[in-house]
Amino acid sequence: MMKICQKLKDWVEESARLTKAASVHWCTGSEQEYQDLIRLMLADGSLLELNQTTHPGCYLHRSDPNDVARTEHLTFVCTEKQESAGPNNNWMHPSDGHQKADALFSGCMQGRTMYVVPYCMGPLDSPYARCGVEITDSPYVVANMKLMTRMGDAALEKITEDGVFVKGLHSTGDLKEEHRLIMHFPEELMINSIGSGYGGNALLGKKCHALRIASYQGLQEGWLAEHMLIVGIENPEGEVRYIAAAFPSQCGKTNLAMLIPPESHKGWKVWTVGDDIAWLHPGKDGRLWAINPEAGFFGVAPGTSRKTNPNALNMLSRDTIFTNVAMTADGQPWWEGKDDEVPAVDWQGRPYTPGQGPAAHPNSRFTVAAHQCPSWSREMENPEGVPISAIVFGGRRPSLIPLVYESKNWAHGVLMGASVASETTAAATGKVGILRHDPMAMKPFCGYNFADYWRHWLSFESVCSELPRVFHVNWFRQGADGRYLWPGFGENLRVLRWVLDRAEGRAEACRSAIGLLPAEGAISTDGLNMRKEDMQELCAIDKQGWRDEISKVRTYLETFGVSVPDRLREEQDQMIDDLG
Ligand code: OXD
Ligand code: MN
Repeated sequence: MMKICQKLKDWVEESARLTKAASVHWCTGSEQEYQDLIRLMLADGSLLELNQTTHPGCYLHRSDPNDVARTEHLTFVCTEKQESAGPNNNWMHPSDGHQKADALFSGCMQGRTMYVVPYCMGPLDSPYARCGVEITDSPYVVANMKLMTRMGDAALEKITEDGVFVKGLHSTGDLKEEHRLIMHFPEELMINSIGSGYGGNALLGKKCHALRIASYQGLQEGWLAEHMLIVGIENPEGEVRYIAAAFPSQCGKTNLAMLIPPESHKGWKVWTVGDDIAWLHPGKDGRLWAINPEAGFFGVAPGTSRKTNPNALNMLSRDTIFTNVAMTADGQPWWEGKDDEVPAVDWQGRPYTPGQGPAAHPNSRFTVAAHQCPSWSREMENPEGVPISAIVFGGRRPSLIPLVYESKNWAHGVLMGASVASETTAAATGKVGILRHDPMAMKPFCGYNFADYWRHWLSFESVCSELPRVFHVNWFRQGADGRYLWPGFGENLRVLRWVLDRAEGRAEACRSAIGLLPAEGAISTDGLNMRKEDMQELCAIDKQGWRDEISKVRTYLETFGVSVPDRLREEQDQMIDDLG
């Protein structure tokens, strides 16, 4: 066995003592190890084999019915001072947090194997990569971490060299909600998660490390950890430009990252660099660069089809772990929106009866290695990442918010991000379809006070000489009759072309109080069969509606108190003035 840093050895020993684990398994990340884990889970019933002819290497996991989404009310940021965590987080003092967590972890792995999972977020040779070690008693978590991160010996070697890593202790515990806690200790680079086996709560490399802890590290070190996809758009001349885009959960990030250019865009290509998380850092050339810290996708299954995301459907036909999807009579995975088949059993394994609720859980997922995606970009492995030409924010907004508009300047772009609001979805427990503020789509994920976060965003103006342009899009606008006004999916490329043309100073825009809107005809609707009035409605400004919107955002921002940067208030005042 290779040399292991003392700090890691000590923590593993201490965790084994606390949890009373029966044995300790250091994960190497080998293919053999993965296959052994799959066999183990097939034997104990925690995995079911799917049809190996149509879906080789694909398996189904059914989670506990009360453990199917992130539980934000049980998620805490534990910092010495409450104001460091801010009103955007549930807070606990670290000593209380440790006491509560230790009580729950005490003896929780009796009779079970404790897996030690070293992982690296970002390409192993990237100066921007950060490592972590997850200790878990869940083989399902280990198998998922193998697909989602660079996991095993190479990461352990890097940890031993650097001596720095995020410690993540996880146990599925007894799965009772009253014994569930997802705790973050950013000042100690530590995560404690117990009582849930669900992705965002249990695959600690993802939301817990790569967003909550990393956002805090980014504040200390001068970079940003964001809930953003990264997509490369190649024009027929072969030039590729990159966009980073933030949308709340289940607003189509994965679909956008894997978009297939429509018939009307011959010669265009789209490259997937990331579908959920981007780490942004100022480059030596004055531009902002991004890496995707993940190595796989943990995507929402429902709605994924040949029409909405053929690339995803393609990559899901082999070597994928599905969670909480339904199954057809011949053992193929199925979810709402996939095709016209009628499944035989639902996500809980019960015979499926149409009309008795969804067959697949609305937050059912697939876990798959990124390189299986047909649009996978080689740049995902580039240690420097990719230069970002445009940042795009968006939300699920049935009214008011135009199809696309551009910010007037960086600070206005930061305000645009801070103003993101969206209808809630099934990705988190709670009511679906309620409009909630979700600044930069980071409400559940920013590991520190939003007021400090916005100030940090603003500071990039003095660090980068060539910042990306900032935009806001809304694919979800509905007409008075409830119809979606924009076709969405592949056709979103028309909007992204305008975004990139603007970033290059080419496309036409009209100034308005809220920002720059596409000039008439600047976004082509050729071949879309759209009514002219629909496009006009998509780009129109309802002045009273906007005054109300700004006032709601202002009230929300003020809940963060005096430390909200004045620069954001000034941008709001300017918009109100301009609205007249
Ligand atoms: C996710 C989420 O799982 O945002 O990506 O909830
Ligand atoms: Mn996400």
